Amino acid sequence: MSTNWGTTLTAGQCRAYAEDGVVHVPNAVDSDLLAEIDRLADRQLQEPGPWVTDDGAEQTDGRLFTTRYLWRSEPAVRRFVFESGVAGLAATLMGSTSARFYFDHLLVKEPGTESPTPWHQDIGYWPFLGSKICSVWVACTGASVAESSLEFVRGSHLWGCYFAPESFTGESEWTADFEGEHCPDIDAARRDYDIVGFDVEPGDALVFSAWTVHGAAGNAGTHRRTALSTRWLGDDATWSPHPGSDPSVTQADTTAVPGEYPADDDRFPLVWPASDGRTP
Ligand SMILES: O=C(O)CCC(=O)C(=O)O
Repeated sequence: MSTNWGTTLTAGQCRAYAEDGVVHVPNAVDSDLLAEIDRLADRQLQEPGPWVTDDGAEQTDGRLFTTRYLWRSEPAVRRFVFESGVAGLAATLMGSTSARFYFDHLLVKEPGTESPTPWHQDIGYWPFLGSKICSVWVACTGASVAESSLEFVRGSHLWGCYFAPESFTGESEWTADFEGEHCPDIDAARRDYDIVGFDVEPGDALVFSAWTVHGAAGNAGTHRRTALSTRWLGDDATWSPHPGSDPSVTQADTTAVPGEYPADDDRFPLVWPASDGRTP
C-alpha cells in the first residue's frame, strides 16, 4: 500500500498521538494482508513457533495466545512489515525521518477468554530507549472493548515512568528478572485515570508510544480476536539491553552497540524510507 501518511493523517490524529500517546487510524491495512495473517494465526495455534505465550493448553474458557518474531520465517509477516505501509504510518506519527523494524507480535484471544492483557508499558520489555518508539497494532478481526480491543491511559507516555514488564500469563518468566517499579493497578482505580478504549474494524490500526500504559479485557464476545502488532524504532532509539528484556533478540544476535542507535540492517531493518526509493 503506498499511502502517503504525511498527507492522509489529520491534524487531530497527529495531535492525539503526541498528546494522548495513542491514535486510532481506521482502515490502515488492506484486507488481503489481513486474510493472510488470519491464516497464519490458524497455523500458529496448531503448531506454535518458538516465542509463544499461551494459557490455552489447560484452559477451558478460551485461550490467550501470543507468538512473536515471525518475520524472518513467515512470508505473510514479511509482506506485512515491508509492504503494508505501517512503517510510514509509524514514522509519520513519531515525527521521525526513519522507521526501523524491531519485531512482530501476533495476539489471539479466543471467544470466552477470561485472561485480560495486563496493564503495562511496552518500553520495559524491550532492549531500547528513546522517545520515538511505537507499536502499530492492527486489528485482523473486528472487536469492541468488551471483545478485547485495547484500552489506554491517555497521556501516560508523558508521566516520566519506566515500569517493569508484566507477564501476560501471570507466570514468572523472563520478565521476573527486571527489578523496578510495577505499573499501577489501573483497574482498581479506573476513575482516577483518563482511560480511552477503541472499538475496531478489521484493518484499523491503533498506533501508540512504547511509553503509553495500555491493556485489554478478556474476550467476552463470540468470535476470535486476532491482531498483529509491529514494533518500530525512530531516529532517537538506542540499543539498551537489560535484565528482564525480550530474549528474542539479545546482544549475541546483533551488532548494535549499547547506548547507540541500532544501525543493524539485518536484525532491525530500515523499512522507512524504503531503500529503493518507493513509499512502502
Ligand atoms: O492485543 C493485546 O491484547 C495486547 C497488545 C499489546 O499489549 C501490544 O501490542 O503492545
